[in-house]
Amino acid sequence: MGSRVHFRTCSLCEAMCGLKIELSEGRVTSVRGDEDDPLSRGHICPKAPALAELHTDPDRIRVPLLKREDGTHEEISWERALTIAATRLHDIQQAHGRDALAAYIGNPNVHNLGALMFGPNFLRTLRTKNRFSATSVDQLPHMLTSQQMFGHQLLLPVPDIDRTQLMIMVGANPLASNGSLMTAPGIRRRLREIKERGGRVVVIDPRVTETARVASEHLFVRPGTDSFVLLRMLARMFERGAKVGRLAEVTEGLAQVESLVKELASADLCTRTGIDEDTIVRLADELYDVEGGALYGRMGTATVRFGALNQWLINLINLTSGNLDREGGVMFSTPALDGLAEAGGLGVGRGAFDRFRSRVRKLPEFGGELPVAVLAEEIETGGEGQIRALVTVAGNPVLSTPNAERMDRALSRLDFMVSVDIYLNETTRHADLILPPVSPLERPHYDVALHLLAVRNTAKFSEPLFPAPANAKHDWQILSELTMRLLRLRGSRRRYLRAKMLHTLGPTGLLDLGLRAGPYGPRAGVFGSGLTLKKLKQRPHGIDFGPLEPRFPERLPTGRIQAAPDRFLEDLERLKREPEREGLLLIGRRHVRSNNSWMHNVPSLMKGKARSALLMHPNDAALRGLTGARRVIVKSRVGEVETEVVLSVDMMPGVVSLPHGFGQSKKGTQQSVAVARDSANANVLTDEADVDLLSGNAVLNGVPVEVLAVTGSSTPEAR
Ligand SMILES: Nc1nc2c(c(=O)[nH]1)N[C@H]1C(S)=C(S)[C@@H](COP(=O)(O)OP(=O)(O)OC[C@H]3O[C@@H](n4cnc5c(=O)[nH]c(N)nc54)[C@H](O)[C@@H]3O)O[C@H]1N2
Ligand SMILES: Nc1nc2c(c(=O)[nH]1)N[C@H]1C(S)=C(S)[C@@H](COP(=O)(O)OP(=O)(O)OC[C@H]3O[C@@H](n4cnc5c(=O)[nH]c(N)nc54)[C@H](O)[C@@H]3O)O[C@H]1N2
Ligand code: SF4
Ligand SMILES: [Mo]
Repeated sequence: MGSRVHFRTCSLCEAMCGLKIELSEGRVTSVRGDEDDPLSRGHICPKAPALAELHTDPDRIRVPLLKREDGTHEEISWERALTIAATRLHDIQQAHGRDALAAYIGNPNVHNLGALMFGPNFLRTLRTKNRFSATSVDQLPHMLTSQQMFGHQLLLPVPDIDRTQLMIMVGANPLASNGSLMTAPGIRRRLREIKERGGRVVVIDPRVTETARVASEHLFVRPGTDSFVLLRMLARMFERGAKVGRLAEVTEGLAQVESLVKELASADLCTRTGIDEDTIVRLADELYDVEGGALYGRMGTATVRFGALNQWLINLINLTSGNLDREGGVMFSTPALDGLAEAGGLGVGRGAFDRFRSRVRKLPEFGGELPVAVLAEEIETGGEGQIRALVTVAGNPVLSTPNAERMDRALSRLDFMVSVDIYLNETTRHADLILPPVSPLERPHYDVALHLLAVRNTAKFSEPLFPAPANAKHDWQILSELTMRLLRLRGSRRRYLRAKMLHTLGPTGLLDLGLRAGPYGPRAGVFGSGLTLKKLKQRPHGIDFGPLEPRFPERLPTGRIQAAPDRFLEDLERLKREPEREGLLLIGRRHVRSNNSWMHNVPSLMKGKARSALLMHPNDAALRGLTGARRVIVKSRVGEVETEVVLSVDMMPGVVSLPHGFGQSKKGTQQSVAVARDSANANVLTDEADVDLLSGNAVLNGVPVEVLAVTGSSTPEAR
């Protein structure tokens, strides 16, 4: 076998780092950054080597598992597993109606070429209104806002970080997360370069984060109150005179926004944010006056009660300060496979809103999905349309969605559950059947979704590093084979033949078609004789198509920007009525060695001191007599956990922080490393009843909690 070098893109987070992997005798001996990758230029984080550990993890499932009556598992053949899955799903829909079946699609799908290519058709085939995904505990507000303002759910503005002179980050911690809805590997260097060229980086966050430490300025904000900061900033743009420039011709509704915003923004509302009005106005002026500035909001602005309004206000501030679709401002990418295209795209469409509502709580659909905050109640509430069966694909709702204990109980009540997943974890332990795909290193890779969000136009294809073992299946094969079986059972011959044709093409066949149809393809005439998969394969470090360029108005599907979507204007009324929240508010936290809930079984990432403690300001601790405490109880409306506490002046007084993704010590899982380092599940505290009512997105930040001393008799978090 000897030694060899393999180049690929890391598929663990949104940063798309280029990796140089060295192998000897068929084993990975080193994972380093690929200096020749045009986007990441050598950057990696500590998670990259974990790809090799995931590959060899003895706990990773490699054979389909069927749950026996007594809860133990039996290894079964793929043929049997797929037959059972398709038959049960089909029968339940026959007996109880289409909506008796639900699906939950988790985050790792975004990083999986095959799952992205075959997921949409699989979901369409299920024909259920009960579709859920991690979108509604994450970026749903961004997608809804883009759909309403720009006419496409995936037309998301990306900060032009490499040319901006002012980057204002609200509720984002890219030094830990490596950037989100902004693929910008090596964020530390990129932020440093802003300062080196005389620009400024401002962070607005209730915690002095890793990112705040490298910023020019950090401002504490009371969780959930950013809307008032943003309102005041937008009002300021109108006071100065909106600089919409060439976009004025295509922008509708701005005058209406102007009068409403001026009426609403007030110094009084600013006081509850923790940032004084003068500072907000100064920031707005800076953004207005700078040659290329970008206002960027992420998790901390999305997973709150006014998540969608926040994204709308952010877009409007960028627009009115002259920074939308401008060099150094926020821009729109031109990816080689254009996810927005009708043909050769992602097949998800422009997105639609509120075509139907959830059965119990009547929350709106977006893009064919309902908010996951209603999943548990839809399983528990009897009547027509009650969910009786669930398919999860790379998702862990028991740890990742609000009111985790209720979700856990709800999943145990299902008649049938099947999980496409690589671990027997908190969620999949409820599954009657687990269908395990190959490891990430056994897949070909191309970032269909993330190139859309990248700060530079590049393209890169990675071959599988290892061949898939005989008798193993890719995610796409599992989804595609289930699709075909369901269609056969249903007797849909035409759709079955179409699914079979897609199956024959496979993800790389579809990728090739997408690249050919794309903006650098043979017909476009901008890249030699045109980009094809074959040509992309000849460039293992990737191809650089250059920096982002202004794309409006051509890129707008309707040719228009809607500045005043009705539903957003109406939601301002809700904001007006929003009471001030007293007491302690809980926020989340990410660490560079974590990745949501599922990488805690990688030994190298779990080394070192625990990173899962509750952070609390010393004054808040003193007020509650907790100064010397090592462990505390955190209580919310829906649950309580016991956790270690660390006092820290990095916290804004009145705010505590707990990372999500822990809670591995449930009975019946198989994650030996994770269980040994387990800690409290933050989502036992988050409240499924509290959502952003406009979008339906979960509120994961700004959750009212109490923190109490652990008394002798108290029991640790329910296991
Ligand atoms: N290492 C690591 N990287 C990851 C992940 C991971 O789990 N670990 N997850 C990946 C995923 S799926 C995503 S979506 C991205 C997320 O990427 P980011 O959005 O950058 O992630 P967070 O670290 O959650 O940053 C949110 C910030 O908002 C702050 N915040 C909380 N509430 C508020 C508020 O009300 N207002 C304001 N202004 N700020 C607030 C928090 O203190 C935190 O610093 O990260 C991705 N990358
Ligand atoms: N309190 C709080 N909760 C949060 C957040 C927060 O900031 N605070 N962040 C939210 C965000 S941004 C997100 S995106 C969600 C994530 O929520 P989810 O997507 O539900 O959860 P993950 O933790 O990403 O779990 C991924 C699952 O996929 C499996 N998996 C990993 N790789 C593969 C693969 O290649 N194929 C298959 N089939 N399975 C695979 C893992 O074993 C695991 O079961 O969590 C959300 N929850
Ligand atoms: S930053 Fe993200 S993409 Fe880059 S090496 Fe780390 S996990 Fe992989
Ligand atoms: Mo996410």
